Amino acid sequence: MRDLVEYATRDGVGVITLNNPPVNALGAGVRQGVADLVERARADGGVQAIVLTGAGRCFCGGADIREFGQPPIPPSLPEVIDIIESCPKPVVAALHGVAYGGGFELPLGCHFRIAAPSARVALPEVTLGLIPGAGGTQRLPRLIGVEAAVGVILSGKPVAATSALSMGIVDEIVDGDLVDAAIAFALACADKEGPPTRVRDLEVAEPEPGFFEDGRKKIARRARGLIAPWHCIESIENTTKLPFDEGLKKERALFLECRESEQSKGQRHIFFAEREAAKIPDVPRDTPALAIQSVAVIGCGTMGAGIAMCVADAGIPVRILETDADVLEKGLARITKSCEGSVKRGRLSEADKDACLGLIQGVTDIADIKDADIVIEAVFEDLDLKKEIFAKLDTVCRPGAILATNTSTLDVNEIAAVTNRAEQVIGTHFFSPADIMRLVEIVRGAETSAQTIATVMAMARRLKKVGVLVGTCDGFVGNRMYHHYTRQAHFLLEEGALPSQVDKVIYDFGFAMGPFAVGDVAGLDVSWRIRQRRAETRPADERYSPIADRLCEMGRFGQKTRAGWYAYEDGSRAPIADAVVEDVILGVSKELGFDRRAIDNDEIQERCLYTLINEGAKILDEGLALRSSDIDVIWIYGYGFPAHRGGPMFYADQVGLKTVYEALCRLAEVHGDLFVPSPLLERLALEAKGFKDL
Ligand code: 3H9
Repeated sequence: MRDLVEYATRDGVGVITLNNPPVNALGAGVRQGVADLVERARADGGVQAIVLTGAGRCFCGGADIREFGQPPIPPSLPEVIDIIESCPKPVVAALHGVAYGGGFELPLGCHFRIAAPSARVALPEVTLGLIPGAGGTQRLPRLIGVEAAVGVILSGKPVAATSALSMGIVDEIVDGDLVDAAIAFALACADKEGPPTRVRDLEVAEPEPGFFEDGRKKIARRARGLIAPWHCIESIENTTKLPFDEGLKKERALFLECRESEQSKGQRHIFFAEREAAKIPDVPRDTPALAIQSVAVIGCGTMGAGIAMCVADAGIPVRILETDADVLEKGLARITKSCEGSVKRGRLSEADKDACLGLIQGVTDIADIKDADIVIEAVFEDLDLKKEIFAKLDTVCRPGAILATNTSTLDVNEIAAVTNRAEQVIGTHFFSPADIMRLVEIVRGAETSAQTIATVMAMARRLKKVGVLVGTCDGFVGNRMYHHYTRQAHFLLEEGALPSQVDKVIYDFGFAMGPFAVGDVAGLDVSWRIRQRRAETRPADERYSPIADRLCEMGRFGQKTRAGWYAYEDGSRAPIADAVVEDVILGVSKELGFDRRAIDNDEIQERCLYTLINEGAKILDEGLALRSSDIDVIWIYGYGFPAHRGGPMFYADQVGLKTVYEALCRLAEVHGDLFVPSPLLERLALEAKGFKDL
């Protein structure tokens, strides 16, 4: 069996190498291996110093997250780090690639740290609903000061080698062979008098008065409802109040509390779900993807411009086709303005902005995009228009080029059918604003080839997006579910609620905004057009709320007209409840014969979320999503479902499918068919299973 940790002696230095691919996670075997080998090197009279390094692509990705929730196996990571720190021989960590979480706490327990230029350190525990639990909150403030440590721990963001050097996290950056350099460094340390300095013994400098109070105010603003950031700051503050060992004990208790919380379970679920989404059973990892060296985007509206920006940002040349020269000019000007805004906000450097804009070229003749490796059409959501464009593209574009449609609802098969290359036609549903939102639903048509899917999934990764493969149906996965969720919200208005009440319930659940506030941001005319298109096929006996249509007929399209579900003052995005809207709602209730009643918040939450979950179950049953966790990823990255709830399907499992099922049955008795549980949900509930068991 391969050793998870390897050992060799060179020039009187014990070299301990983590060797647990892919990321040297610190599972039980690795922890035991490190502890044993440090003891062995300590006891060996021929060894003067120790080097700790990682094999493969990185030093270490941290604790093995898959072990959380399992019975603990000793030694714990804090115990291993204690063995390292108390070793009388100098221990030098040699870092390359990532050193994250426990994989950074381990070097913090070493006496010295040297790094390759590629190294990045981080304590990303907070993004998993955790706090660093192996001394990170106690050692980092001692090493770099409380203020800097709060920045690193609460952001969870990586610190590059050069910054790590200037912050005092690493002692040296070395070019050339890292282990050779670490051995030379360790021998020089061994020559020094006295025991090596331990980070635990460093003094903590008091921060500015009010520092922690300000930090807590920021958490209240930015991390609403989350436990981990509060525990992080409490634990860091303990460094200014408690001796090291006591602070460490408290840190452990806070870490365990987080680890067992539903919030961390949800966030850990999303970590794995995001990676799982990349795995497609009939498109194996070794499916050869086509090289994408040039992209064309059709349409320079909001979506087209956003997509072009993220393509260019990934370093790929992109041509935007817009047949009307004026529209093109305006679109390109918007792109320039948006990039300049990113520079102002510190998101983009001046040089990166220039590089990005340099890769974008506007064209007005379709012949100018004939050589593109992939064309992403992003015109108005109109099937006939899209078909016309695809028929033209098929004749103009080189054979083998992929033709993608950025649609949020339309049938990819119908679009593919007008071409002679249906296997190279695919849907790419970007979310608005496309340069910011991380989700892309990748829509597979009946004939889309494995190679086309592999290519577009790889392109999404290159654009730093999370691509999730879905099947073709009206609205695909996300919008189909969203439709059911908002429809329920509208019915609640007819029966007695007001937009502000519904929005508050959803906001309190953890979404950034409720459905009505979202509608006002997105523009009510967009969904109005979709409803008009669907009107012909809508069954006559289906319940339909006319409130949104009435608002649109009054020209209330949301924030852009300063009036929608709410009113908006000039220059402000703060929604204000509007008596005009209330009149419309009350009028519709009367027309439809509803006797308005007080609706409690639990009913609002149940009706909005359980219909969403029920539709998700139907989608799974129809095979339109590969797995329930893909639906969770779609909702977290595309619709702002609170990450600490793990997505709608994970949330349903946490609540218990039996509870969801019984509530739906109860609602179906009162409100009819809309709530009838899907056969899949019913089966799982009756078998006492969850979506996770599928
Ligand atoms: C912690 O350390 C707690 C301590 O404070 C206290 C302890 C007492 N565990 O992302 P990739 C898997 S909490 C288990 O595609 P990349 C991953 O699932 C931890 N598995 O590669 C995937 O598996 P598969 C703090 C892990 O190169 C494979 O490795 N650490 C772990 O794009 C490749 O991953 C973090 O939060 C793990 N820790 O990125 C870091 N990490 O192939 C979490 C990865 O079966 N990890 N896997 O799908 C990352 O940020 C990225 O994975 C990393 C590599 C940057 C390391």
